[in-house]
Amino acid sequence: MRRLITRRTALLGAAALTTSACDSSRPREGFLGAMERFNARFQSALFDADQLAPELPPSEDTPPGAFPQYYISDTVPFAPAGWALKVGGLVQRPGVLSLEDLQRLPRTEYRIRHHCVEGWSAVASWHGVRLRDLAEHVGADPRAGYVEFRSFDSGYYSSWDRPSAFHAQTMLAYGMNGQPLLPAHGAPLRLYSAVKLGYKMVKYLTEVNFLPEPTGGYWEDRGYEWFAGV
Ligand SMILES: Nc1nc2c(c(=O)[nH]1)N[C@H]1C(S)=C(S)[C@@H](COP(=O)(O)O)O[C@H]1N2
Ligand SMILES: [Mo]
Repeated sequence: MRRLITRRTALLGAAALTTSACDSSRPREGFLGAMERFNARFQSALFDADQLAPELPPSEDTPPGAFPQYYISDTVPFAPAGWALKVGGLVQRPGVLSLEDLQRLPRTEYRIRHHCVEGWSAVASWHGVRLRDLAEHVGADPRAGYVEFRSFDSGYYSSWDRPSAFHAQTMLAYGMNGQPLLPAHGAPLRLYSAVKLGYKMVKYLTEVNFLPEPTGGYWEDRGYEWFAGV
């Protein structure tokens, strides 16, 4: 089974169906088509929450300046004055956290390859706070099976399944290559993860919402697959 139905063939079917069936003006409940739902369940079933991606040595680093930079806005998005991260949904302690608040939580750092759906990959070291540690800090409810991430980059957003979001190598990154995150790479705060394709890693974060249902995403609403595991 695993060898015959490759992820790619499952994805092709899903893409064909969602591009025609996906109308982003419809209510959110409709964002997952039947094939896409099948595909998401199939990939979730294969997903191993305890498997860690290999960390790379510094010699693998993409040369400075050569790491691609993506944002849908026409110019580099800059954080609004007084930026803080809003955390809400099914949590015991909803609220806003400043960058300093986030930096007081346990810090993690790793160097893992980034994979963009367009075919390029790049390597950097990232540091920040594990999303699971933030979840614990705000008291995320076990019924929150999904996590939604929103940004100040022209409404760019995405939503994740809980096992991927709570993976040990999924973080809210505030730094790259030992330095504070640059605006081009999502300052002041972005998602980084070993288990998802690039477009799931929302940059320029404004909100994290723990939800009982999945929502969509900027590219997901345009027919890209929702699970998008690496
Ligand atoms: N807010 C926001 N986040 C985003 C994007 C974007 O356009 N806006 N692009 C995504 C895509 S397609 C990729 S590959 C990565 C790229 O991250 P980088 O710009 O640090 O290379 O960011 C992801 N997160
Ligand atoms: Mo990407």
